[in-house]
This record gives sequence, C-alpha cells and structure tokens, in this order.
Amino acid sequence: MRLVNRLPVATTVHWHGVRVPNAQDGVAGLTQDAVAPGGSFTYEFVASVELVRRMRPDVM
Ligand SMILES: [Cu+2]
Repeated sequence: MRLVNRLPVATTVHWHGVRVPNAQDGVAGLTQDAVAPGGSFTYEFVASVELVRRMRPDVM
C-alpha cells in the first residue's frame, strides 16, 4: 500500500493490532519517520484476512 500524504501535517499508517513486519508497522518516530506533507511511503507486506477485517481510519 502506498501512502501519499496530502495532509498539511506529517503522518503514517499504523496497522494497529495486525502482525506486519516491524519496519512496516507505521509508528512515527519508532518504526519509521513520519511522512512529510507531499511525501510518500510504500508499505510492503502480504495482506491477510485479519488485516482486511480490521482496516478502518483513525484520525488523531
Ligand atoms: Cu497500535
């Protein structure tokens, strides 16, 4: 999945509660740098049924 940040602030996608490779887990400042406005990041892992069931947006 490719994140293209069109927000005015830095962001990531965190796959909360889903087993993905650590480097793909999307915790800014811990497992990756936040994606700056206008930047992008490609998350690479095999999507499981578990992941598809849990996908939902959280805006903080
Ligand atoms: Cu989490």
